[in-house]
Amino acid sequence: SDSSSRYHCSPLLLNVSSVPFFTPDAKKCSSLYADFVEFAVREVAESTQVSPFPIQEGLKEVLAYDGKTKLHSNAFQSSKMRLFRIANLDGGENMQVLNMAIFPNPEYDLPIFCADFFSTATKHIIVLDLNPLYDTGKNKWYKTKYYADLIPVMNRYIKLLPWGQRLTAESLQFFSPIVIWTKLELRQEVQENLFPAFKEYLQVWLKMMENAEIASNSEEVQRNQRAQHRYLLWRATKDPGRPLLHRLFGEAWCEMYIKDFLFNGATTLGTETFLDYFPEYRCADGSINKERSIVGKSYVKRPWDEHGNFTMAI
Ligand code: BLA
Repeated sequence: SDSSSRYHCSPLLLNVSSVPFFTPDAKKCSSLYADFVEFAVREVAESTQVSPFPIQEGLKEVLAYDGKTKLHSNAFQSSKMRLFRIANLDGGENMQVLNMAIFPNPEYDLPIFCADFFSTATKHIIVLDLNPLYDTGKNKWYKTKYYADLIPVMNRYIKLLPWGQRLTAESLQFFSPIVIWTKLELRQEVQENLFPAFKEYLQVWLKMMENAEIASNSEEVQRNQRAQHRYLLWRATKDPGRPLLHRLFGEAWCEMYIKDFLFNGATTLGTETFLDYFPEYRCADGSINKERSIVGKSYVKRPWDEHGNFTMAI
């Protein structure tokens, strides 16, 4: 496509008031995930002193090239939260996306709250987790510290939110034993089964945050920061939403949005590159393998048992 016209239309460069279909009253159209966003913002604000995370005013609501899909973005911070950010894509009946994450301040080894919901009219691809900062298979102390008490909570929800079949095998190192990975067919299931799980997982995370103790030395802070940087580079480089965001908003704008907003910190929390952390993705010419996965898709069943023990060989 013609790059000059792409830049001309680049949403970031537009003054909000010049976007033709900008509607300041976003509440009027109730998206599938509007209640989730409202709950989360209220719940977080009630549990800690938040302030806005500085983002350009023009980023808060952006209209896609199709003239109807809207991307709502918002972000906050607090003493223990480096970044609480919400991206909500409203494409009407055919597409709804909620991508919410809370990244702790690196002075805390807290998990990363992760809600990643992609919905079309007929299917809902759901990841809900408190993503571990440290792989729980290799770091038993971390698993015990944050997840041991939550196994019964997970067991309650996975009855109605069963394992969503095969997934990119590499993702598993970023998932916890309490991850909810599911595919649903009905909006009703999203509202009745997923929404309560979302609420409880957020509340559990906020409780963890209240109780979190600050790292006792700078090595610990550096270690937490490096773990978060590695996570951010994984997601910023391999996000399954990238092709869709490219189509809707153009490549240049999408790359900015992924790097500076969705996975803010990917270029600032460390100097390592994606290939430093994930050398198996290096191509012969030194570039990053474009495939999302080297291993392929696997895990047809939940790889943890009802006690949260990993039961499958990698
Ligand atoms: C699919 N999203 C998926 C899948 C996972 C995730 C596991 C299933 C496909 C797969 O196995 O990879 C989510 N993967 C994650 C998360 C982590 C991870 C949260 O590794 C954390 C470490 N997704 C988005 C956004 C959009 C989006 C913003 O985050 C859209 C704008 C869409 N996700 C999306 C789509 C699919 C998907 C379209 C299905 C396409 C596919 O399977 O590649």
